[in-house]
Amino acid sequence: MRCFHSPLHRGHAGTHEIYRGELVPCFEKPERADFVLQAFQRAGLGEVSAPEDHGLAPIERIHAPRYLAFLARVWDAWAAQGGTRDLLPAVWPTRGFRDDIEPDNLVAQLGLYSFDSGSPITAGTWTAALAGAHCALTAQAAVAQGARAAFSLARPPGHHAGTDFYGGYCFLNHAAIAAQAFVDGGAARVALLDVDYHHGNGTQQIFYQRSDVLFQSIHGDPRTEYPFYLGHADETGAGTGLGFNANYPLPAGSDNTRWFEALEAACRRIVAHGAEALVVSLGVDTFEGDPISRFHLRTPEFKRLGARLAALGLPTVFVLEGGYAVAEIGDNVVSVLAGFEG
Ligand code: Q9C
Ligand code: ZN
Repeated sequence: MRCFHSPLHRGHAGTHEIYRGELVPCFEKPERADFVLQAFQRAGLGEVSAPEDHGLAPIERIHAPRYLAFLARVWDAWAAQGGTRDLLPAVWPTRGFRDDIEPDNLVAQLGLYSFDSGSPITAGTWTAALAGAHCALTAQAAVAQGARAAFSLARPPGHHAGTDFYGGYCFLNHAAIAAQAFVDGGAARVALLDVDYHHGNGTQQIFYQRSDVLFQSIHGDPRTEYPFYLGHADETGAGTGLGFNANYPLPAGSDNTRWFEALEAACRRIVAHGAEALVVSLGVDTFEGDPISRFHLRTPEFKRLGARLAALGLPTVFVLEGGYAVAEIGDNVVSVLAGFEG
């Protein structure tokens, strides 16, 4: 399978995030992509290519113009004020506040467009996220043109980012952008499966009222796990999207049997949906050794996941999401892809 990757990811390099009231080093760091790239090449899984520039139009199909404009300019605006440190929000609007007026204050803008203080914006964040979107779009184009599958190897990840907000280390929702590209290319039904440890709240928000893109997520129960405020089983879609959103929250610490039961249920729904294409939000923070997650998948389970997805027989785009056991992330991702290739 072909892999699309850009070194521009390296420009997104936060130094710290706020965790339990403390500044701690970022978990989402450039080395993650380096390890995945090394493992992909070592396994001889396929050619690695630079993404093509698909322009802003396919990204604007998912994200609001004012949010994209904010991401594109915020670092330069900060630098013009003499700012040098990573940008982290410190104030947020909640129920009853205005969200239709963008404040002039930069930190207030950060709060308007974010939902946590763990996702620093740095000098190269926009460029990195944009390159990631183009990796996903180029992978989608390869599959739309007949490839069985393709892999978008990019960071920062994307599945927590919604129409007009970032968080959870995510800024542009690459998987959603790829799914939309399938629709815009003529697919009537697309399935988007999120196997990252954390609920794909951004992707759910984007497609919640739509029946063309079936969104499903298997994740740690939001009662105890990030992102906390979304991802429950009773969220099944709204309006014409009713019945086209499915969440499989599992208690933190759940065993692999339980995880694969959820995967099986999700696969059955993908078949019932009559999906013409599959986009996989591939987070491997379900790994037993992940520092911020509590599931127990290991190499045999990652292979089994890949093989199960292959059995769906669908044109498939894999988009890298989370996974913070840096030394093992490459082997874990490659296990899924190798399992898929059979
Ligand atoms: N500092 C993804 O996997 N912070 N995002 C959790 C640990 C947020 C994870 C607490 C985790 C976001 C794409
Ligand atoms: Zn995650």
